[in-house]
Amino acid sequence: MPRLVPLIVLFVSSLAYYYYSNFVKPNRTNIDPEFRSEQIENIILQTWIDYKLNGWGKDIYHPINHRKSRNMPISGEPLGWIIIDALDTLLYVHSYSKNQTIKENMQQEIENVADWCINTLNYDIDANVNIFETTIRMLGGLLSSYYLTETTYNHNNRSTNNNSTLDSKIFLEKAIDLANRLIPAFSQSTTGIPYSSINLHSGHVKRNHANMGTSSTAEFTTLQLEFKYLSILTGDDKYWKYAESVYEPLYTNNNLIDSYDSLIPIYTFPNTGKFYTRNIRMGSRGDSFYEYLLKQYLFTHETLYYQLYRKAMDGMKRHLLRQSSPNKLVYIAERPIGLNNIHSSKMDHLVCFMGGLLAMGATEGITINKARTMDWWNYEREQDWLLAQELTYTCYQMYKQTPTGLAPEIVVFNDPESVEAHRFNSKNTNWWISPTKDFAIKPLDAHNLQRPETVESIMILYHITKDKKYRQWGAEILDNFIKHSCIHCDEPNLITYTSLDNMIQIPTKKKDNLESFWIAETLKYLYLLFQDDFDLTKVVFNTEAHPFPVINEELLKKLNLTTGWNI
Ligand code: DMJ
Repeated sequence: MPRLVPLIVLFVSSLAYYYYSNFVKPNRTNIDPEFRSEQIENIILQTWIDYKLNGWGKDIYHPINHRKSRNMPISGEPLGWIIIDALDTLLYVHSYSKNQTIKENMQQEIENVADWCINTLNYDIDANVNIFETTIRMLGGLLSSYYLTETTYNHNNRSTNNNSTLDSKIFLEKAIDLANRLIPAFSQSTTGIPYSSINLHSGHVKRNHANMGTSSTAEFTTLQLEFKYLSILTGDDKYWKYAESVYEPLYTNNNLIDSYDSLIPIYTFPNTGKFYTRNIRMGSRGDSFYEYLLKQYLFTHETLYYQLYRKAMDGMKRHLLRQSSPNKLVYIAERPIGLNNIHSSKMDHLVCFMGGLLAMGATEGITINKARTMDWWNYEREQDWLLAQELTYTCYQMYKQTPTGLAPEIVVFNDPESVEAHRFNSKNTNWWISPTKDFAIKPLDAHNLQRPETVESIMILYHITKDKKYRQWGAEILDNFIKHSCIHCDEPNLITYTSLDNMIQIPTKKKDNLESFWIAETLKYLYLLFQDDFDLTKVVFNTEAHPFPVINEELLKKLNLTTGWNI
């Protein structure tokens, strides 16, 4: 037996080394900010130019089979889905790029978009559009483009004696027109909670065709930043008031704080404000409710929203926070049949925004070292900060452990107390099990839409810590997108990118779809990860990564814009 001891020690230490070098220690990837910035600028340009040449104006674009591309309302004109969603990313590249040729190319593209807005973009479309998606992508994109054109693009061009300035008012005018077509939705239900769609021409609302006509709870609670910013820009308080009107019935009619511990079921009846189903999750249809509570506080400093966010995060820690087996990866579970019933260990990639959100809630965008010296730093913020790091690590592992280094749409964590537990031990499961056995992927969840949430959190944690490990993680993910989601990869003039049907098998099965958030969010967050002087205290990103400036409280007072309800 004593002779076996060195062998056992050797075996255990090689296992530990294998585990450490594969799943804990990052690869040695180039994280030089100049190299990475220029590389991402080129990917943005490649994706954009391919879309411009082969799909211009189409809201749904298939980069492989161009012929099937189409507009969002099937019968109508383009909404500008991809163009408007991408515009502020082009503006950021124009402002940060150190490469003169890229800067000039971007200027040309930005001028083309502005001309397209003036001459073609028309929201008088006789078709139904989803109110949430149209608000976060189109209204959000127009407002942030207005902001960046006013404060950065025109300013930078003037200071370098470049006469090309844009008339930024075009973006604001389009935003006002679009918002005026969306707001009838708030007055067509008894509570002020909108139905899911509206006809942009007639103003008639349309209820969701499924789930008893209910609206997704996260959808009508993710309109407030955009409409509030519009009130601030126009001085017209109607946008602010309509958007805010959804909260009182939601909180009061459901006794949300006491009966649900501030955690929302994912569907709500617009006419009563009451929840439908008991399904509670931080993934799809639940996610950005929590995001906009905090972001309203960061944007306008309305303290009620920090209090509501605080309660929701405390509820999340009590009911949803779990750890995987065997390596204790912290994750956020779902409660499909209410808070007091068994949890599901399924977690959408969408939930990965939570690391960044908790970090922003803890430090409000300043570095962690500075935040810890502030008089408002407290135990809850310290706990939020620790959790932010744990969750971001878990999301990174969702990439790191897969064959492609890209994450799936949904994972299921190995949690012996969850409803899915038995599948991890079953011999004939068709689930893909991760090398450390901490999570699995079901065959139907193995797609990758090039989503932004993990790199969003990584970017935020980098700027709060300046810890290069986060740049390392982001660079690895970027390299894997380049490797596995490119089309015409060896032809520099044709190269572009697509989302994937399957991220487990190599070569990856391509989905032939360009999600507008690839340029609007994923590439933007990766780009900002490598900008040394990016300041998280100056802007608040809407849920589609469109930046709005943090608003001065004096301005709000002057405009008489205040929180119009209380709990
Ligand atoms: C984006 O459209 C928004 O971030 C939205 O809130 C949900 N997620 C997608 C991208 O994954």
